[in-house]
Amino acid sequence: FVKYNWQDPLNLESQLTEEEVMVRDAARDYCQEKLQPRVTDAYLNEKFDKDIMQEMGERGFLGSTIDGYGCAGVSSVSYGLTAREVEYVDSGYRSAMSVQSSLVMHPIHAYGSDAQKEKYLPDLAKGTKIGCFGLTEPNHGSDPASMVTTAKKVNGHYVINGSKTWITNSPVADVMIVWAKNLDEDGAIRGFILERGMPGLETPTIHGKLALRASITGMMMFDNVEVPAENMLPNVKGLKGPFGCLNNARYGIAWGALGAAESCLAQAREYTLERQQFGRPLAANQLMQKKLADFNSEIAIGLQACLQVGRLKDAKMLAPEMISMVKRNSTVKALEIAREARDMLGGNGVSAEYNIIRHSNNLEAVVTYEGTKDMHALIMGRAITGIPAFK
Ligand code: TGC
Ligand code: FAD
Repeated sequence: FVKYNWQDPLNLESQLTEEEVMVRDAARDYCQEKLQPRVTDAYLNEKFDKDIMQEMGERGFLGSTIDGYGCAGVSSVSYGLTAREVEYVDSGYRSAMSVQSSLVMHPIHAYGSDAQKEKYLPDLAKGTKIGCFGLTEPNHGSDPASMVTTAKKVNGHYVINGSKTWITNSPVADVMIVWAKNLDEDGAIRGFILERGMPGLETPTIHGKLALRASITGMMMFDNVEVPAENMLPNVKGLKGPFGCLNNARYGIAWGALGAAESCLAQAREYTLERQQFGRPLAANQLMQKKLADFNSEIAIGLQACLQVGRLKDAKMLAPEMISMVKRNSTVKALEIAREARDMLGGNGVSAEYNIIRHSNNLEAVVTYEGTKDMHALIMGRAITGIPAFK
């Protein structure tokens, strides 16, 4: 037998390639050295530091699965491992990375023209330009098919009208992927690339979030915004465009949320080993040990599922419902772990100093965005029964 390693109970390490271990280690070093020291201040003061995007760009984290255009061209598992390291520090930082990589660079790469790829991808890969993705609207969140934002061609331009809300990075974004119904194609959903400075475009910040405070979120308002015709993404039509992007982002979140849970486990373990009550460490109590065993099991089993989905994704053997399964499982389990770990620290558990309550609050948003836990259950339910319960 080998000795049980609580930090890697099922020996995930042995299932990674040399390149994946290298990517993971580089991500861990950056996250622990550069992100961890600034996160509490960023969270408490609701500050998003744009420099982080360039730092991530320099290290190849942005659009990392894309080949060319200055991107690293690594496996989906490497992308997931990076998300896990970033979210070990904070879900808000992973949010910024996911949006840039999966929701902005991916659609340009997968659905864009050669000219769009050349124009936008290199700066997005470097992090010198920041992107955002506008799908959700004030009255249409879980049901994006009902969106009311429209595009219509007038004098060789598309004119966009409508609004989007809860958009990660919108107040600081230079490049914006906006999904709208094209009135010239019977309302088919199309993606458009907007740029800051276009007249009629506003991106106000949403203040007062009590989750993901190190990530900036805003609205997008379009009042007759004129977009050059060549800014429409030519190679996709319909909801499969945005959903194709969401597949990638949801997959990254599945890894990332377990990173946040691992941070909560490590903190709860350390605290309960040190903290004495009734003359012995809290960790000596059976109740505490059971909780730690539950956390360790859920995280290890959840990571195995993420790894398998990543391998299937790269082998082109993926069903989107697999991603719903792991996005839902990881975020729900991570939130349960964070809440329970918070309790194990007693009063200190509510202090920012111990990180856990920050993770717990963040995970309340992570379990909701990119499809709520119940919408993912319904996506799976449709595949199991053949009946779409949400229609
Ligand atoms: P439905 O009829 O199911 O599908 C319409 C078309 O899309 C295709 N499709 C997919 N294609 C690729 N990947 C997938 N996962 C796909 N799912 C569906 C489908 O084949 C069909 O294609 P076609 O050719 O036949 O037209 O559409 P529906 O309207 O019935 O969908 C229902 C439902 C519940 C599945 C969907 O609306 C849904 O997923 N809702 C959740 C909304 C959501 O996730 N929003 C996310 C917004 S972005 C965000 O939150 C970013 S947070 C970023 C951060 O900070 O990290
Ligand atoms: P609703 O759709 O109104 O849902 C409310 C509740 O009803 C949920 O519990 C839901 O599960 C449930 N529900 C809905 N329909 C059904 C049904 N048929 N059956 C049973 N239950 C149902 N969006 C973007 O486009 N881009 C972004 O970058 C982005 N970033 C975000 C960042 C943050 C911090 C947050 C909080 C959200 C972000 N979102 C973004 C939006 C996010 O994707 C939506 O909030 C999410 O999809 C849910 O939509 P909603 O908030 O309108 O909730």
